[in-house]
Amino acid sequence: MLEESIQELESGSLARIASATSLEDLETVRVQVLGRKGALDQFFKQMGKLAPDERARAGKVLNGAKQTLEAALESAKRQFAEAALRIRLDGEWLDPSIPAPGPRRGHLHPITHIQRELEEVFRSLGFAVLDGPEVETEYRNFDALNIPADHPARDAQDTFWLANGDLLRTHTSPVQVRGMERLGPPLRMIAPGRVFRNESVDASHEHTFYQIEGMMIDRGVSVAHLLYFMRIMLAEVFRREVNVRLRPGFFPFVEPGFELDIQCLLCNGAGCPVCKQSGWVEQLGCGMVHPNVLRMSGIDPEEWSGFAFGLGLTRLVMMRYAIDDIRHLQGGDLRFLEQF
Ligand code: FA5
Repeated sequence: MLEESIQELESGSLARIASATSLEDLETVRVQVLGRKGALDQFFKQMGKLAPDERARAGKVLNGAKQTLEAALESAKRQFAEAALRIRLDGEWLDPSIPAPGPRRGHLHPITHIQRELEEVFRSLGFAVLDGPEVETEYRNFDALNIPADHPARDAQDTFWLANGDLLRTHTSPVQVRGMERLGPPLRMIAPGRVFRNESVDASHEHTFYQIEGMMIDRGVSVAHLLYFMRIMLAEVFRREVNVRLRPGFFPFVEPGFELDIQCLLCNGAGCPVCKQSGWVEQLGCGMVHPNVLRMSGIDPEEWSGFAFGLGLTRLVMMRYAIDDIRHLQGGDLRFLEQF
């Protein structure tokens, strides 16, 4: 019987739709049942052979089956689409309340770290932290420091000259001059900063490096004061007591002038490759401010005396972290710098 066959097809197809596991399964059912030349189409074709009243009944059943199956396919398709959407949304899940990752955080350069530590120590000892320009006058870089144009000490600090006669400062010492001119005695100042020399670069020399300068002028200042402050500074940098010694050293702007050495921190004075077996490592230049320097900046050497010192911040960082090549520090290589 046609009607029974139709109902069988309908229930069989509904079962296939219910058990379909993908959109492709559904499409197969659609093509086989509802498509042109599909199972229902075959029934429609058979209708022509039926008697009119039978045809009307069978037609009703056939149309009913067609609608039911179309609706069932439609709803099954929707369910698959919704499930697919749910999976996609779960994958693309977004919580706008989570804080954004933000830019990558940098950190301070080891030279900046030591500079700030030293600024902190000296500030606590009553020193002002002064800044000076990197482009200096010849007068403040050399003449006012007792280094006239024909003085051989100029050769040791060859630098880059500007067309107008100014220069890139070769040391932070011109800030002493600025301090004396601007603030006068009594004076306690330090001046960290960048300096330049016309040098060929090697493991321990850069053409651009950092120094820190210090100066104290008061009544009755002596070498004992100088040593006291140097010990405090070096203990801070190396985080332990260090033994120091003074050797004569020549700088035209101090008299007497010294090279200050520290006892080698690696071998404690026994002798090792770092201190070249001497037990001591040269650390900084210092001395009592030369009367000519005081006088040139308008300070009476009969009334005032003072000490000054200057050390290489870059070399200090190398000592503290046992870095064997200065080029690591200023090469801008993040793989190196990120270790600090
Ligand atoms: C001076 O520059 C004096 N102005 C220091 C001074 C100040 C002495 C006050 C007395 C009183 P010197 O040329 O030695 O001195 O340099 C000081 C330090 O700078 C050195 O000990 C060293 O640590 C560092 N330095 C010098 N040249 C270079 C360079 N090419 N690269 C890296 N560090 C350097």
